[in-house]
Amino acid sequence: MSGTPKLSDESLRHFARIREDFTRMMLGYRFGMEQVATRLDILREEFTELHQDNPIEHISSRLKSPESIIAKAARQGVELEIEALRAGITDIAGIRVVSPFVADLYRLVDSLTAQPDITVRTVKDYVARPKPNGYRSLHLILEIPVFLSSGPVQVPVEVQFRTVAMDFWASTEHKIFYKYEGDVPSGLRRRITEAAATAARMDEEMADLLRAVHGDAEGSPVEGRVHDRERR
Ligand code: 0O2
Repeated sequence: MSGTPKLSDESLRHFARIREDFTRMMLGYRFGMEQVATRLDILREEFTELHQDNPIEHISSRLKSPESIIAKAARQGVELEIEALRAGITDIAGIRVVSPFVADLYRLVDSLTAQPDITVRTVKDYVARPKPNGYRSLHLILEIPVFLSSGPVQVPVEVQFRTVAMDFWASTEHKIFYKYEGDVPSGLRRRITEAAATAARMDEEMADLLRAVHGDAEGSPVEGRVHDRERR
């Protein structure tokens, strides 16, 4: 009877090293994500306590599972090496911030990216320029230093900023997309895009109401300002 083939000591050591590197990488992402979430919590508390104005409805965060990281690396042709994954897969750590008003998104981004140890890697402003299906959100890839016993690492964290209306639309669209495994019938696709326009009108109407009550509170697109910081 043939048993399980034995791995050489060298192979075992190799796998142990890969496992340890991967665990260290994932810990870095978790700590980076937690630090950014804490910074956002602090901003929320400060705005709420000092200005009686809470710019955040809720924050959620998630770490990509090893299976999804491997699947995405395979799709994007990224090598299964720690440095290649770090450079090529930028949404291993993800945070979603849901705010009442569009102006809150830009205010939060300004306050967060003004922090001296946070670097802005990319900005995708789908609020100013929605995707063709109507998707709107403000995506930033930030880098924050995490200090492990082995030394500091710059950890990328993807942060998606959305209003409640954008979030409602995106989660419904996501459910429909998965139900049809991406092959959504054209009639439904058209209605999804129309619903996105309705959500955008809702955001405008709410901002208008706010202005009527408090005077001008609208934010302006963030890209120019963030890019200025990036170049520093
Ligand atoms: P999950 O599980 O939400 O993380 P990339 O991230 O580089 O592979 P892309 O399209 O260049 O791909 O990045 P982008 O545009 O910044 O979008 C990444 C994330 O935004 C997606 O993550 C979604 O969370 C969200 N998103 C983008 N477009 C849409 C959309 O049309 N509908 C909805 N509902 N969400 C969207 P993932 O990777 O899909 O997965």
